[in-house]
Amino acid sequence: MAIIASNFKTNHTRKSTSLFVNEVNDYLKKSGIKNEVYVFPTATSLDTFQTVSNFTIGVQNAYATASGSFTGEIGTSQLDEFEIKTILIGHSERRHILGESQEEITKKYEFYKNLGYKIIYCIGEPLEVKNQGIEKTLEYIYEQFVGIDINYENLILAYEPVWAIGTGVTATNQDIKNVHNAIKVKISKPLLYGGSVKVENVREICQIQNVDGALIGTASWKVEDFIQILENTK
Ligand code: G2H
Repeated sequence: MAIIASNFKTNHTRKSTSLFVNEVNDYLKKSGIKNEVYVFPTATSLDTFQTVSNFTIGVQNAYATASGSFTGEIGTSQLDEFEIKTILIGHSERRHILGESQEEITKKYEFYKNLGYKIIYCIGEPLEVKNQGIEKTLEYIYEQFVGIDINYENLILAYEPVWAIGTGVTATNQDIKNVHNAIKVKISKPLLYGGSVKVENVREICQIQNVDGALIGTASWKVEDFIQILENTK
């Protein structure tokens, strides 16, 4: 049984989100597959579908607050309206494009942990670090755990090498194995792989030792592809 998550990033409208979610809902009801499934739409579309069963809707981001003066952000007062209890934290696009520091990420993690949220916590190294070898790669990744309570019961990890995200370049099975094996020795939490996972390679990736599932962006945005991904990993 794999954990499969779709991250919409800044894609889909309210209408297409509603169609996507309802179709996945219908598929999961009929197919009876046992995968643990998550969908992370944009925050503007969280009210566009009925209550879902057999899978979980989460948010891609929120601020470490209930409410307040944080222009452009949302907090738990807003998330509570949609009964959201699942959040992505530390995604590389937030770290590297939106400039979130490890300190901010740690604060966010602590805040949502204290509220009992399921957290998918993302880690991963940029290309210049990967090119320095596995020791440096692990060193870099372990830095991303500083201040993070790795014993938190509602924690899922996602290893997403920055150089493989949205680039079409998937890490090799050996790259994935090296990092996943090393992390699992230290942290016994579900560990997903993310970074250019596709319909064609998802089964093989999920069969690698110590890979518990996949966090998928680009290749999951067409609902028929996402359903095929679920079929390929059931
Ligand atoms: C990694 C992944 C989903 P993609 O960010 O989080 O995106 O599959 O497009 O590389």
